[in-house]
Amino acid sequence: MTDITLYDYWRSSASYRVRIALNLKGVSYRSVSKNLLDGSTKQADYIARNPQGFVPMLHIDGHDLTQSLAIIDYLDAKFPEPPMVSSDPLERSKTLAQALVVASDIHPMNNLRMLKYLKHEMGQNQEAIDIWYRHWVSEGFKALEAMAPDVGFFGGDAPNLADVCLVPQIYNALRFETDMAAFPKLVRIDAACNLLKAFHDAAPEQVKPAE
Ligand SMILES: N[C@@H](CCC(=O)N[C@@H](CS)C(=O)NCC(=O)O)C(=O)O
Repeated sequence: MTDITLYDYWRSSASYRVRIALNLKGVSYRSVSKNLLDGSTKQADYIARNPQGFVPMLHIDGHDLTQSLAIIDYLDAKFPEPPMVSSDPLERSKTLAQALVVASDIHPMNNLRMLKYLKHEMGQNQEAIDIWYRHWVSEGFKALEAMAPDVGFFGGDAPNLADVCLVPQIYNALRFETDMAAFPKLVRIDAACNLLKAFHDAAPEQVKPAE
């Protein structure tokens, strides 16, 4: 059996994307938890393998893969069913655009290192940080809502890469008490995804290590 290990953190939304993709494809893997709060991703042995010191990292086929979308792209090439991105060039471009609204434009503004920087280096209080968080997530969701289908998943009858990126970002947004009333299609898609075992089993509360 292939030795596949996911280095992740239960609350990391980028890791959550990879867990969903692995589950959708029915790929079994071992999980190694890297606690983002205790600096374990910044230790020399981990940095030697993953110079950014982030999660997720997937060890597969003897290699350490980083960046959640690049990892999912590898999984899609190696385990084609179900596809995360269509082979049709136009559909592929649309799906990548939707996924990148989350992965390139929303998440980088709101991840832990950004929020920690605002607090410690920029001297912002929690109220200001929450306003920052909700502003950027709402901006992104406004655009994504306009791109979302009226029925079904972003992927149509089955979830695709855009759905895989959406669900962790909504989980995160709800943690920061973002008002989702203006995004009914995104809320509907999130609810439909979470009914699926692959999404349910990847959720932070399902994978949280015992204290
Ligand atoms: N673009 C990267 C983002 C990875 C990322 O930001 N991971 C966060 C957790 S969601 C992390 O490891 N943060 C640790 C840190 O900022 O030091 C991806 O998609 O994999």
